[in-house]
Amino acid sequence: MKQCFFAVDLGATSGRTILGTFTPEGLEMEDVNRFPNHLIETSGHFYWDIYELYRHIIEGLKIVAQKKDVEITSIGIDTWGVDFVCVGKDGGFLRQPYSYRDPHTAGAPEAFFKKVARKQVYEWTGIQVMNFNSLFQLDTLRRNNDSALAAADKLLFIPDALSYMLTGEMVTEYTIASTAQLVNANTRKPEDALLRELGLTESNFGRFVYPGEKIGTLTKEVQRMTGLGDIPVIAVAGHDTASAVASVPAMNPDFAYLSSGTWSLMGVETKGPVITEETESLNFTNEGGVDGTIRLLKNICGMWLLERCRAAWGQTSYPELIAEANASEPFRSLINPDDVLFANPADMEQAIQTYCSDSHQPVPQTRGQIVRCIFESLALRYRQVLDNLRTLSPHPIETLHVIGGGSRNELLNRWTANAVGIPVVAGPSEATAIGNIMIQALAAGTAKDIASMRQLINRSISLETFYPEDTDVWDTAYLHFKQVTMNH
Ligand code: LFR
Repeated sequence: MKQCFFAVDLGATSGRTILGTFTPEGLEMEDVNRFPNHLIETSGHFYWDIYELYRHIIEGLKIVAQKKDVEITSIGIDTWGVDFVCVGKDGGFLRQPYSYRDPHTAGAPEAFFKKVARKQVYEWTGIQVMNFNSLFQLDTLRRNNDSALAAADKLLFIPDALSYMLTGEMVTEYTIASTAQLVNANTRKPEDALLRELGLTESNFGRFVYPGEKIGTLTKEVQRMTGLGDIPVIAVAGHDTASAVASVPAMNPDFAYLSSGTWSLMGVETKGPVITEETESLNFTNEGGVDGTIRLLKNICGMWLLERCRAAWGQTSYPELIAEANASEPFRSLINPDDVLFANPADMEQAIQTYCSDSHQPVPQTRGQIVRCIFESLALRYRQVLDNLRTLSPHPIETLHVIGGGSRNELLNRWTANAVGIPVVAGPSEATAIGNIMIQALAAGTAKDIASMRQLINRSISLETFYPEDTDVWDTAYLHFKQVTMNH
């Protein structure tokens, strides 16, 4: 009988469940099911379908229950951050959760800072100011007299809401609460003063837990539906980025990471929060990581740009799009991937074209030109953020580890190495699921510590290193990028 960990890993555009097992050779992983995740637009708002996500998890569990040679040791769930479900006194969900792409939080930080100064909020939380942080979502809902929030007894972040559906137990996991901007970065506990401003107290949340703690076991209902027994559900690093960073296969501690998916999260791992005037003005975040670490990082709009274009192009394959980009003219037009224009436009291709024409650059017309513009702009933005990170990081940065689905994109890896001027190590592409499994293995006592697991991943997963080339061409392009993005 194979002892496996069942990882649920949900991103903003797709989700998957994965079985992981440790063998003497390393970590073996097997996909159970993959499914899309959709933004649902109705009556002027954007939502997620939490029930549909739950249904896919149940399907995954059923598939595993059919496998005669597999025994699940535990289950762990990680998802994207900041979104949450309002739960009524009777334990029922009050509404589908809003998506962080909903425009209702435009201007929300500024409104909140009238009550609590921006500096104070940053001093407590160390979290970068982004409109969609749960802190600002909650304040927006309060200001709009949202009926679900008014009736809510508890608030559950997405991974915690799904764990609740599986176990009936309500928890608030530390990493997901941290990216929500509700945790004090120093005490690593919810910041009561912020909760108070939102008309909330700790009693409006589930039991506060750290990665590795047990949440509960599958309910009788889930056991009946899936055919499984009373398997434990473990709080992993519920925030997907925290799970991904846990699995960086670094042997040299002087590294930075780029967790590449819908978002590109670039940062370093630190022992404690780095909350200074510089980190505040450059808007770097101090999110809670595993094992007491902090993820000092910045959000960069990532594959979202391409995912949106691709959806409109009829899901053309990535290799095809990458080949078209490679065959296009270099540095024809550049964009700032983080411009608000790209947050959630009705037509991404059009938004990119508008940006280029407004900034007096050639307007990309072909698919290849659009994709080239996205990849080159991302590589140059990575350079910009890495340059900033070097000034903030407590340690030097000698290697950039690109992890997550985006690390499969060889062309972007090559261009990233050229742009940042240090070696880029690509992989693992399933970093998030691996991090999820690592925490479960620690909880089960199968693994000793994070460091030894990172070594094991380094040994058992094939990684590719890209060395910088053509750096003078990229240095010139970077100056051009800075000019274009500064004036626009
Ligand atoms: C990545 C991620 C980022 C978070 C963004 C929105 O999937 O979790 O870390 O800032 O999604 O939640």
